[in-house]
Amino acid sequence: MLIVERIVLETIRMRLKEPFRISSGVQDERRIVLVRLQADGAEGIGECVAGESPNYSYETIDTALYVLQRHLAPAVLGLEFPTARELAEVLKHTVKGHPMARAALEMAAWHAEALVRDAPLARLLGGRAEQVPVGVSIGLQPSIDDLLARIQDFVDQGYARVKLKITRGHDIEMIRQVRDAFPELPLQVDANTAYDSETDIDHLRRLDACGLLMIEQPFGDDDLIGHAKLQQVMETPICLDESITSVGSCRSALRLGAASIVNIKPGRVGGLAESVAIHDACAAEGVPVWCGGMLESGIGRAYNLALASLPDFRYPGDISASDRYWQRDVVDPPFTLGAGGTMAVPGTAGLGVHVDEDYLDTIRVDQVILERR
Ligand code: OSB
Ligand code: MG
Repeated sequence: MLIVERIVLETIRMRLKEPFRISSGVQDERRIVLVRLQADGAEGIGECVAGESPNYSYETIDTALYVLQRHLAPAVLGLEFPTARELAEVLKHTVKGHPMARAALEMAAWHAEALVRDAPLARLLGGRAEQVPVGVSIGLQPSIDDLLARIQDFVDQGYARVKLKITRGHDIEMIRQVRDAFPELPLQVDANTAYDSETDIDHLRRLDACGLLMIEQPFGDDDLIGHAKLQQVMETPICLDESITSVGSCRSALRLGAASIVNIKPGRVGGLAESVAIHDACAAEGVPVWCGGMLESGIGRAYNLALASLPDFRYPGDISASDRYWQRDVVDPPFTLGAGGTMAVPGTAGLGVHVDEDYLDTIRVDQVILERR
């Protein structure tokens, strides 16, 4: 049994090396809430992936901090939990929604549990792979020339799969030109809900000619039927991101034929326990999954890598090297790209990374300490 003794909510600020633009907005800096959870002498640390504005999902870093401080931390301070799975259940029954807030705390509990058991987190989750294939996600660029140059740069760095953001007016023609310039490159696109299934199905069908690995989330979060209609008339696999918020919504999507591939992000689904459940549900249906990203620091990245070591992760993850995002990462050594566009899954006990506390001291802007009474 582990007892939650103390929770610390720390806010850090990190500037991205370059702004990241998707169909619904742009991010150039992240304010990240790190959640430290102390239990039985071990300290786990989780990262909240919520953004500055509610354009990807309704959560923001401010709503997450509020829900953590006011509702989630009080619910688990002093709690005895046999494993992080039970703690995840408590969080789920305490707060509806707010998955990114829940995930940050839940992941810290997995980390603490892994330390107490002296096991690598990946093993605790059921992962076996020692390296996983990864790719790079490239935001919308000012011009096609900028985009082609960006892609070339990442290919030169060793990335073996590229994901491009698309939106209305920056789609078919743009992807055609990329395909002409990079005929063999494993390529996929992500629309972040930019399109409307009532009007845009014939337009999107033209992407079938571009040889894409998949098209991610063309329509709204709740438009499962629209995605199913699109999949019926397209060869290119449809992948869902924003629509998959739980194992329940995942099962519904699969049953409707709305997704041929599923993107799993622990933050979006409320944590690792739910991520593993979604993985298992997809594996049972023969549907491959892959691990998405939310521009994490090295802390969040370590969790994503541990998750991506499970067997049904059959497409490269949006898990790039530290230097794709940051001048300096919060883990030392930083994550680097391995041979063939892969990344090593941390293999030592716990999260398997060394958090650079001296650096954190210089980028921390706020801290809230919560103790059991
Ligand atoms: O839709 O996958 C997305 C980043 C922020 C919000 C949404 C998304 C993304 C990415 C970045 O594509 C992936 C990464 O972390 O490299
Ligand atoms: Mg996406």
